[in-house]
Amino acid sequence: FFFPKEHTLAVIKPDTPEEHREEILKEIQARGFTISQLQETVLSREMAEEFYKEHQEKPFFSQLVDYMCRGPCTMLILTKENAVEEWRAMMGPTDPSKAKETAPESLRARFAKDILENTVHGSSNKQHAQEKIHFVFGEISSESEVVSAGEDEEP
Ligand code: DGI
Repeated sequence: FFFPKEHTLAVIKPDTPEEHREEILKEIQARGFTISQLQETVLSREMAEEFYKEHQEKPFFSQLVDYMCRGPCTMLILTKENAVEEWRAMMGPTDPSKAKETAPESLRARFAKDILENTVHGSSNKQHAQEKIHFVFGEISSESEVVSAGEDEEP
């Protein structure tokens, strides 16, 4: 059988404590994902608005944008068969109180503060994955503040 590799965009959101960030990165690798790209990026307000434009009419939009540009995001391209779905499963439901009930092993069950500050992002389908990867690793990389790229990470 031939299982085509798939890419997804994963984000470790701002304010995630360093020990949680490291545990998330370890677990990503333990689950068999390849980290194809990794960079730390501070989003501008405009870029965070663009990133979450699907939600611009929602009552929580401005809070969501505040959160996303509060500090560096760890931007990742994850590669694996079925990467989009598997990363969503690893994250768990949007609301950590629901995650704790239905997916206690998930990242949001363990690390999220609340429904807004929920630690991780993952593309919801292949089309979004392609768009957001292009946005983050194409447009954002050339325009915004990239704090560090993968090569500069500590071993
Ligand atoms: O794909 P998800 O991140 O699981 O969820 P989403 O695409 O529906 O929402 C994007 C982000 O917006 C989510 O990670 C956190 C925030 N959000 C979603 N629903 C709510 C919310 N924030 C608040 N305060 N209240 C919500 O109901």
